[in-house]
Amino acid sequence: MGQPIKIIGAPMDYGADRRGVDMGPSAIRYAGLADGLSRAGVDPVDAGDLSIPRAEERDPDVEQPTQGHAKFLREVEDVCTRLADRVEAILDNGEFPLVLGGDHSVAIGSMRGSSSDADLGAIWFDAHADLNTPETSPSGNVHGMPLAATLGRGAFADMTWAHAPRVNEESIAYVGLRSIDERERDLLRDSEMTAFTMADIDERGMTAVVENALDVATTDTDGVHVSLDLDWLDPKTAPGVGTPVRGGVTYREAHAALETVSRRHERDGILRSMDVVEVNPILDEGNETATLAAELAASAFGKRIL
Ligand code: EXY
Ligand code: MN
Ligand code: MN
Ligand code: MN
Repeated sequence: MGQPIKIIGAPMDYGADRRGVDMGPSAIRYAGLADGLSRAGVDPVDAGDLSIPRAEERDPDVEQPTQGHAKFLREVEDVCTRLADRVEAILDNGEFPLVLGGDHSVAIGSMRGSSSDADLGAIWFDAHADLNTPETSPSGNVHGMPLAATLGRGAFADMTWAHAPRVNEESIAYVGLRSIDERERDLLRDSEMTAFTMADIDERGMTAVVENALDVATTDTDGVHVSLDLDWLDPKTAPGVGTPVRGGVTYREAHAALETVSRRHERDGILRSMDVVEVNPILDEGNETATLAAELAASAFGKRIL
């Protein structure tokens, strides 16, 4: 057994339009996350969930940034600040933080905590670019903004709880992108981030694409954050997500991707933190999306067929 894996649940749905992702951590645990990790040969320790008030008790629109719109921003700030502290403390203790979302805005806290003592690269397994700012967002949903927040774009520039100065856009790689808003596309084109779309996976195969993404995320960094949004997969394979986009990665491609990450980690010790987000049990069929989330985490930590 190597470094212990500390599981921390962030059952929040403030950043998403649909209720239900707050049940993600329970569903992923119920699907056998800890057993799967143990069978992969690592040592999981469950640290429980952050305590998060229900969205119904809150007003989505108080204290908005001066420009644009970001719903429940004050609540997201509270959760992400506490999550960042927990992630940093877990790392300081020599353990590996595995964060269970929750909607994708939890990644703001994971990355801020993981980069507090390190230059951090990131791999973004997602259908979406998550690069909207409050000014460009068509929905006002913060789960479409975590990368803009981490990079301190737009209204996030002055938000020290969100902006993680030790995450540089040159060290971020998307894998599996297929849904980008118009203004988000301009932001992405004008950035130094690397974007591998579904078309790149079709042409080159998943393993080659992920190897390349790992090269990007490990160049001039101290470690890599893996952010796994379950809507990265095709909705036929992962129906339990709030923002499905057809034409996603297959079951086998997903495992190949996380196995590629795991092989590089075994060789070079590159992984620093991970989050698994956007599982919505209300929309799921027989907990299969949560089960897949648990399986993919096990693949990332070394589960092999033989
Ligand atoms: N781009 C859209 C928006 O900003 O509203 C949709 C974002 C969905 C984000 C999902 C979780 O990755
Ligand atoms: Mn520290
Ligand atoms: Mn996302
Ligand atoms: Mn997504």
